[in-house]
Amino acid sequence: MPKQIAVSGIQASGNIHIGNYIGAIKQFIELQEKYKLYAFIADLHAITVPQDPQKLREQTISVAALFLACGLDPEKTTLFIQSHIPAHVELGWILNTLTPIGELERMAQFKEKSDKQGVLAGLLNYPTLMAADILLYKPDAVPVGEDQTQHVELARTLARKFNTRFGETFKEPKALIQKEGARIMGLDDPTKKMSKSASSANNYISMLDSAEEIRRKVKIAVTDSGSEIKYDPQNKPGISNLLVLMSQMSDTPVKTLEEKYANKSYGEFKTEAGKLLAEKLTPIQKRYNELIKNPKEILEIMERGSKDAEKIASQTLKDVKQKIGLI
Ligand code: AQP
Repeated sequence: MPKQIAVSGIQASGNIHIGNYIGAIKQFIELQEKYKLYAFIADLHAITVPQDPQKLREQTISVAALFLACGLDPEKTTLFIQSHIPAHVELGWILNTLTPIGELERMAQFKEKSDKQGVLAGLLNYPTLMAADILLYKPDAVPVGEDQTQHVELARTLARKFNTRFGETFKEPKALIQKEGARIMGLDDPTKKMSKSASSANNYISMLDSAEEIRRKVKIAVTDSGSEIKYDPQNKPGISNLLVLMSQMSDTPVKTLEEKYANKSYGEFKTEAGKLLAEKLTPIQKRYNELIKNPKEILEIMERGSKDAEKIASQTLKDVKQKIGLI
């Protein structure tokens, strides 16, 4: 039986954080064994907010190096850069013509980001491009963090709409969301998700933060009133977030960690948490530092993946164009 297909991307917008890793990349590593996985760097999504061109190039290669350093294997997974495959934009445009503006304006991410920096058309249309990213590969599953659920739902709606109007073409994929770790919270505000666009770098642990920086950020992370080390996201969002981070990075159940730190103070617990997170990221960073010395090789890997992805994407697009009446 052919393998099921999964597809997902990460924006090339810098500062890939431990939330992106736990919510998405870690899932990719597991899925690449069972699924035919397409994992891409979403550079076209990154430019929905202003980017410095030189930095964007560097960030794209940096995310690619991180993919490899985290364990994505180009022999198993098709790794590519979104903008290398024009079919993404073409299908994105076609899907725009099926999407009422109201649906895009209702998206939580759009509302949040348009508040921050004024409304750009690209930001509004982000979800239709994301629907194209997904639907081109006819996947069964889309591994994402919880914040992307609404966008995957739109992709499903558009697939259904297209199929009803033009005949069976797309699959309706399901979002694969981790039971735990699907929404890592900000260290400086554990009531909101960890985010690379946060105003303070103390909000997130970047995958490339030094061990010292990680320990410092965890030490100053906002905690809660009381003194018990207990998983209780309602009343203890800060401590619960640190427990989830430790649990996810050490593959240890939260319950076990609660027992281990039952008699420790917040201070002791945070010192241990910072130490563990730094230790777990060190080997990834070592591999990253080796890989990034050779950006040309990284780009070549991505270009090989693009060739592979292009075959499927252009086939789907050809079918779509024919069905909607483009000559
Ligand atoms: N805090 C998070 N916890 C768990 N998963 C998360 N993801 C993002 N934040 C968290 C997941 O990471 C994948 C890649 O995300 P993206 O590059 O598309 O960026 P994003 O979802 O817009 O969130 P970021 O990284 O924090 O960026 P900004 O600040 O720009 O919003 C996705 O699967 C996402 O769900």
